[in-house]
Amino acid sequence: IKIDAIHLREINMPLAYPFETSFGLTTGRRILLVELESEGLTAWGECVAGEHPYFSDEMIDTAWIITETELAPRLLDAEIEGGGSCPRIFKQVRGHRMAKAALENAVWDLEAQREAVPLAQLLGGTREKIACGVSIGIQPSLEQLLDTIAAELAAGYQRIKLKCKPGWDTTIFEAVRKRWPEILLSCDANSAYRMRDFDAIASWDQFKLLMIEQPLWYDDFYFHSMLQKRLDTAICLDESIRNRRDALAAIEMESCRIINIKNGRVGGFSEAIAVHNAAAERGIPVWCGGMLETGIGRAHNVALSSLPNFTLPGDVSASSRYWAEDIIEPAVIVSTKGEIVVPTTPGSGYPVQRDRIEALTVRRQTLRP
Ligand code: OSB
Ligand code: MG
Repeated sequence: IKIDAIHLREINMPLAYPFETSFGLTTGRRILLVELESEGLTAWGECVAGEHPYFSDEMIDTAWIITETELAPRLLDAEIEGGGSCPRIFKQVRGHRMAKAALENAVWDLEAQREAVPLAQLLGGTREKIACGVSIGIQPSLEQLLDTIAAELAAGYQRIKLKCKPGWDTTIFEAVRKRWPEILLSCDANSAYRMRDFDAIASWDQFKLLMIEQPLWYDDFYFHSMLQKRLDTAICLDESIRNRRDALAAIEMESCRIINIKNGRVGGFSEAIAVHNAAAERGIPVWCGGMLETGIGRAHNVALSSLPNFTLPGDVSASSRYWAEDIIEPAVIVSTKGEIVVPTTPGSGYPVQRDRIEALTVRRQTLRP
């Protein structure tokens, strides 16, 4: 495959609803998009790095400079057979996985178009529909949280995940469980807790949570394994899992019983598939995480979620939960059963709206061989 040009651009998009986690509040996104031009075809990738290095050590500006100075030149210079070639091409660059994933996923998208197969099929997907949950941010009040949950359940979502932190945890879980004793309910702390909180976290077993996501440090395995020994509830790791080896270490140490896969966090579809397969072989269920993506990243998450070991509802939800108007058309929609139908047309199946992207662009750059 020959790449004729790589276009980088930053788009700015206000979120339809502000999103608060234990690490901060997001009201709008600054997003790096990459566009590949290749022999008459166009393919897109979205970098999920945030506006600040608060979720991980990457942010949009580091991703931009690494893409511009290191990754794009390597890709323009390389022998590319498909998306699977990218880990080799980017190997010399350490870290910067979200930057790598944006380019790698665009190459997979391109490969799917060239082969005229659905991206999901190219990745090894087997599901016709994927199960959807929602991640609900920290709210101004318990009342607003309960109203939001009621609306998401009415819309059909199959699992409710509550963002939590010290002070926004036990009492809200209690209130939610009192009103909805049976729903699939989980929480995500984004590393907000420490060892002094182990007793409090152990007390959450009474709420029968499906999982507790990333309660401790973002780079930890050992203390999560200590905590997991004290819990009936499964721990799910998100931030800690950077690659297949991390997944193996976490499973071996029993740091978690469930893994969240985000293709940006692990460096692209190749490594996401490797994590998926390693977990599947060891009986560890996975689900697809989200990073407040536009339709480009969201379409890629839909395709990834179609792999067989994505057995739990993911954080891949409708475009309308994030954007007044998405940059793909049609937007990602979720049925009243809480499912997204995996597209069966070639490529990602969600056509990109170039005019809309142009209007949102605040910065751009083109690289050629
Ligand atoms: O930890 O899963 C997370 C959003 C931004 C950064 C980290 C996370 C999240 C979410 C939202 O939980 C998932 C989504 O709805 O896209
Ligand atoms: Mg998470």
